[in-house]
Amino acid sequence: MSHNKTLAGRPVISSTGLFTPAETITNEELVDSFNRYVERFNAENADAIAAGNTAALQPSSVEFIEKASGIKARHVMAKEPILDPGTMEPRLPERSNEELSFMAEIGVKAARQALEQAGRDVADVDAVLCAASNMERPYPAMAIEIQQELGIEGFAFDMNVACSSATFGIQTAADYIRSGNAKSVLVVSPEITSGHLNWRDRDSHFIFGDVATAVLVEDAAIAPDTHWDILGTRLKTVFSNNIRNNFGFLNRASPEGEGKADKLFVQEGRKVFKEVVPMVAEMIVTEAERLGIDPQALRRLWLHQANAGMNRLIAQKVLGHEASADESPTVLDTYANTSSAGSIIAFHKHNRDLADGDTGLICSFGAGYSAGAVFVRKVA
Ligand code: CO8
Repeated sequence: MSHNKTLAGRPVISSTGLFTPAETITNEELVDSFNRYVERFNAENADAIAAGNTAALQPSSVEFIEKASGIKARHVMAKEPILDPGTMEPRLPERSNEELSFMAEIGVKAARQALEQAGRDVADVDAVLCAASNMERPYPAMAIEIQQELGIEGFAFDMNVACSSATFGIQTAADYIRSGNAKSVLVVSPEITSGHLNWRDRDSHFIFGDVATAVLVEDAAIAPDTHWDILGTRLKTVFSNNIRNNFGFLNRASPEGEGKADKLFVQEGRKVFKEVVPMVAEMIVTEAERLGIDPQALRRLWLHQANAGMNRLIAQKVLGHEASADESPTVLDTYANTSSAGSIIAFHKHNRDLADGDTGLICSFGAGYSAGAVFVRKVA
């Protein structure tokens, strides 16, 4: 195939891929492990607790988790050490530089599925973006390792916009297509969130799960017959401390802070809920109007999968009525929050039944704050 790099293109989503780790943790298993940790901690610190020097830890509850979040289970890369009250972290044995990194490994699995679904030869892919919340190392880029493993020429780089990484990646890829700089771009989102989740924190221990997704964004000129036209994209960021992770390369320069809870995911969940719902609903409606799309006529919303209540409210504001499961599908019940991958899992699993001409929205939101909207129309 000859790529004419001078011609501006029309971006479409040609295909998607999904890798789901085999192991799952149910809420019951998670709460049982957490509560054993709490009992052990309170017994070991009984004297300090009685003297008022240490606060007793409170148990978690399955009912709370399901009611507050809608999450029932999550997939993880390493179940046993996470559930061991003496460990409560994943354990992934260190790999040599000659072995594929964990993020690259699962990213490649999702990417291969997307390439296969589109019938795309790697020789025709121009770029790989690894768009995810956390990177396994600063360099070389995870994206370049994925590129190398897949045998893709061209260029690759990592990008991180927390939960909105995938939609920001899709717009970036779409802009390469629009400008004529690329015809085929893989946006890969390997999310090993279990590595940055504080499994000892009652407020958040239930929130996240591991997964990898891939989206193949291409010029309509080379796309398979069945694809999704990208009608428009909109990105938004507003600084907030309400979702934060202070892990970073300068931690060793401040040894007084090493090992503290802020070097893992922390959030003010209530504030996030209250502030992000109106911000996202407003962004969607405004952008739909700008594109000449009636938001109430959107056939399906593939929303970020963080909280079932948030999605209910956002869908209601956008569609003007309570959304059915068909209009706003949920995957967080079995995947939990998979950060940037969530809306892509929803799209991957729930798009085949739509008809030619149906219009929908992929939308993510989260830390930053950040939000990304991708309006798509099916061509079949
Ligand atoms: N079991 C039992 N009770 C609990 C538990 C628990 N596990 N946790 C809290 N409670 C109690 C609290 O103590 C509180 O009790 P009281 O009323 O007596 O003080 C009560 O339950 C209510 O607590 P909350 O107000 O915290 O509960 P909410 O109803 O607000 O629900 C949620 C908490 C589920 C966190 C909810 O606020 C929420 O989902 N908010 C939105 C969060 C969100 O979308 N965040 C997005 C962040 S993700 C992102 O951007 C990606 C970051 C990068 C990923 C990194 C990987 C790790």
